Amino acid sequence: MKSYVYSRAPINIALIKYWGKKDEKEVLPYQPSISLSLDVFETHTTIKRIEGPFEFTINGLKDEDMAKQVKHFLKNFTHGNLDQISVATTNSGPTAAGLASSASGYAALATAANAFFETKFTLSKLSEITRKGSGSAIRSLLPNCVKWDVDGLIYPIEWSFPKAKMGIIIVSDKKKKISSREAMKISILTSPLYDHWVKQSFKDAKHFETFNDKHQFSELGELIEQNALLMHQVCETSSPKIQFLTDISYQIIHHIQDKRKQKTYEAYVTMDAGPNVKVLCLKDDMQTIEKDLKQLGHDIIWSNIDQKGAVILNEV
Ligand code: 2P0
Repeated sequence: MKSYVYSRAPINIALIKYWGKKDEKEVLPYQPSISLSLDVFETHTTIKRIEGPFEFTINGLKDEDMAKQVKHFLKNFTHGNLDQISVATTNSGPTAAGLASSASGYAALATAANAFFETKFTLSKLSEITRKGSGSAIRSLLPNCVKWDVDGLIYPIEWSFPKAKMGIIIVSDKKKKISSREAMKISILTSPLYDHWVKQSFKDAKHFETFNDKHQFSELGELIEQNALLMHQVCETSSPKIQFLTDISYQIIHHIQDKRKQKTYEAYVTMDAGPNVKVLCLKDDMQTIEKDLKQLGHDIIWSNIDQKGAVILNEV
């Protein structure tokens, strides 16, 4: 066992979404998903030996519920007592607001634990453990563009748009009302669109790879926007209705679609389990988009595609 390990992991935003588990226990998804790791928000996690009982802090504060989850997760790395260990994690973005903080969180924790307990798990074993913390966290283990396939494993995709940028428009940074885990269970059981969604996801993942290989940005943009909107239709046709997008989210979405039709700029939207809207565009359009959204009353936070993935920054 080491005495100190410090790791980091990026958030990731799915362009082809994961929404449903065909195996709850193993966290195997019903559909392939594809994401971009982003370097704008990240999680930094320290595990170290201390005198005294197990300690966990997030952004400097104790959180008993999360402490229990973290302790449970660490059992994947050690059968030993977890006393005299402290885990401190900091998110540089809002926690649990649909901005993938649990993804970067579990990827950073799994990476740190693998080094701290000297388990030396391979990427596929580490993936298996990480996705049990949070499904989407598996994609934050790798940089750049990542496919999480229905076999439960991750595969790097060579992203072919070096000029692509993602922007995040924060509609609200409040904690979400329902967890994704609960929400997707409800969708599987009640949405009349669920079967269609699964079939469409397979087609979308295939088309994504084709458009990426052929450098067809506009086709890829339309595809990812439709994929996100269908996921939200699945949520909104669930019973009880799962409403992540607010009127403001829809106002932003429609505005960006209109500007695209008018050829003012070319941006495509994607939204996750929260009201925030993310845009995919090319560098040349950034300034115009930013100015336009400012007039609408919204700021945009730009991100590059992450090139590091989940890594150890320091260890003793
Ligand atoms: C995704 N989301 O592909 C989709 C799109 C939200 C919308 O993965 O139950 O926190 O831990 O596997 O990964 C969020 O769900 O859920 C998510 P669990 P997770 O990014």
